[in-house]
Amino acid sequence: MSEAERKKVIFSGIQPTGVFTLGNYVGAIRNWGPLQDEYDCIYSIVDEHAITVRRDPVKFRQQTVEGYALLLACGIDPKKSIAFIQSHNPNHAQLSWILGCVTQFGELSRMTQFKDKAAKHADDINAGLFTYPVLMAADILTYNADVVPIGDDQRQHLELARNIAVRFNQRYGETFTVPEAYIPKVGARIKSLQDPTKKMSKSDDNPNATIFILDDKDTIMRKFKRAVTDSETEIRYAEGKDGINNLLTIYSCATGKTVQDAEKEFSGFGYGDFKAAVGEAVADWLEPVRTEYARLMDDKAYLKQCWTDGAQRAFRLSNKIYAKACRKIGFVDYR
Ligand code: ATP
Ligand code: LTN
Repeated sequence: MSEAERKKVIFSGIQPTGVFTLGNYVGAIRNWGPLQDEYDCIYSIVDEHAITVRRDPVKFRQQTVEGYALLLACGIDPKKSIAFIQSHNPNHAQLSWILGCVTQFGELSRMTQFKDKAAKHADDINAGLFTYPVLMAADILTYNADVVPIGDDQRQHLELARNIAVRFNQRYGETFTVPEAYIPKVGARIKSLQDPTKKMSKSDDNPNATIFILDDKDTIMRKFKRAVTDSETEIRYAEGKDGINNLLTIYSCATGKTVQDAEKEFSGFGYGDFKAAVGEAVADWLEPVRTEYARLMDDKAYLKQCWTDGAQRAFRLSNKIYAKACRKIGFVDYR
């Protein structure tokens, strides 16, 4: 197949650390489904990344199954894409070791996610937390992915993955594709509803800060009603109006309208009515995901069949590239 005929490859992953948030959905996953026709897509529940923070094994196993079901409920079709669980393909961790040997301690020390998580989990700053971005590079490079859809917070990790690929290629000869980030223009960093200077996160301690994509309508309405805004009255996108900016962004993503159109639509409205309209729009938007999730969780045999098939396809595909990296680096062949 010529280079022009080959579909470009997409890889992305999400950690099974709880129900996905509106931030995960807007910044990343809602884009994954529509990319399936144009690209060869590989999507993973990255359970190996998740153990960099200590977890209860029983809950973690359950969350991984739920995460996989959520992925499909968000529109990932396991026939069109490869949808699998990271730990089912050993090539990620294996390649990660090799890539770690072309990554500098100084580079990893500069990663802001490491600094944030190290501060948050000061009693468990383990080596996995430190080398987390190397495993992420391995996820991407072991499929020679061209494009990686992510939210804005992962920009630095993707930049590191690119540097690792370039360095490996320079040292050992052309092996890895240098991946590009795909970051949405609107919604790349959805903010917490309680502190709109911080990103909305799965692991926020304040339950009102985060919309989870399985929240029911009443919960969604209540959380938006309590969203922190400012002491003005005008609904417009402007510097210093982080809360309103965040709500306008969310409304725009949920309805497909531009932020400018949303400003016009709500001109003269009070914050209370605006928040209720955002809540309605988000609840309607997420409803099909909730319904599909419930259906899938009722059919565990189907889910298992999908992730088993996904693991086999992922393994086969990544083997070629992993074997090439081993050859280039000088490991003795045995196959
Ligand atoms: P945690 O809070 O457990 O660290 P997380 O919510 O950041 O997790 P991840 O699994 O690390 O979730 O991220 C999955 C994807 O969602 C990534 O591509 C990430 O960039 C994106 N993402 C996460 N939070 C947001 C957000 N607030 N706005 C936009 N995109 C986001
Ligand atoms: N580190 C990412 C999740 C992740 C990922 C990946 C994203 C792991 N491996 C590969 C894109 C490509 C996060 O925390 N959001």
